[in-house]
Amino acid sequence: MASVPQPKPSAARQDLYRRMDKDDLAPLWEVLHDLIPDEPATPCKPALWKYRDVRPYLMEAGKLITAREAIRRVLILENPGMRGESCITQSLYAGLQLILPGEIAPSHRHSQSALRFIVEGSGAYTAVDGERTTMHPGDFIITPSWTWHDHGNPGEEPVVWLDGLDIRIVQAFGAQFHEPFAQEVQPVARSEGASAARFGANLLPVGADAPFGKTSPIFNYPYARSREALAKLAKDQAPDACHGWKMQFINPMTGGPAMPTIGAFLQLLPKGFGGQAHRATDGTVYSVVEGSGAARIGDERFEFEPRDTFVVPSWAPLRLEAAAETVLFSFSDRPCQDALGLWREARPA
Ligand code: GTQ
Repeated sequence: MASVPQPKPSAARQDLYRRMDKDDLAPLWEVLHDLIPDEPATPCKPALWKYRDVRPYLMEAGKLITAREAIRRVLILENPGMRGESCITQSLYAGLQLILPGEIAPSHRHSQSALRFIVEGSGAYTAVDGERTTMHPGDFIITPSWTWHDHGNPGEEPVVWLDGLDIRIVQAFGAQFHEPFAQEVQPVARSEGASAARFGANLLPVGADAPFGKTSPIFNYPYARSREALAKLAKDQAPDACHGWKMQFINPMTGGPAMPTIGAFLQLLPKGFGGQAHRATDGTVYSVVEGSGAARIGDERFEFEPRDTFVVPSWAPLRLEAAAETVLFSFSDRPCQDALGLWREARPA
């Protein structure tokens, strides 16, 4: 963090500080520059987690603790600049969650919102307020705030997904609530695909209220459809110099972001892409879906392959390179910053 070196306070000032400290008072002028820095100052560091390295730990955890006992068997991706704080950016939590065949992760609800981006395996489900959806790699799935949710794996293979939660945002407001469901597994009230039919076909039931408040009523955005949209987009228009072809997951009832606190995106980079530098105030988490390449973040370079996760801190310049045609999923706190008029971006010279 950039801080201007301050001369040591005089004895008289130190004496004043000591006395007023007992009365819970502190001098602003000693901390003003750190409180109001000239530009974003974050302890968050750029980092990349290779799935190849993480997966063995996750599978070992799978032998040592059940999903039932753990409630959620997750390895938290801790930002190396903020160890012990359970966060990947200054505002967001991320983790890799494993559910093995035959397991269930018990039902609960909380005021924190979650997204799931499926990284490996198919056949597990997540249930949201009475409806189950089957997971496939690349699916973007939402657990809206205060909805009952449990996960299960009736399939044959381990299923792993990237969790993104707004834990720190809700914590900053002191607005956390959590409640376990009376049973381990909530009853199924609707057939699979009911939400997709009601809200995901460019139609809305006449007179329908938003079932999840400010969050999208669609809770699974299947990869096959998103991928096809990107492929079509790429046929007809030139890629953005920084982002390639980048789309945001939206709430069909508002046209705005799918979640009120977390923005989620999918982007395609053509083979050989060498992106221009870009920076923005939303620290962003990326999950690599297809292809290979590198993320140049500031003066560091991280090579990536499918299933790797990397994080770009707020205001750090990012340049994306693609050795093969590449698809990246990403998420950030951009909707919060947009709502508050804080979000900024720049394309450094
Ligand atoms: O699946 O409900 O990674 O409650 C952290 C907290 C996942 C979940 C996490 C959670 C969940």
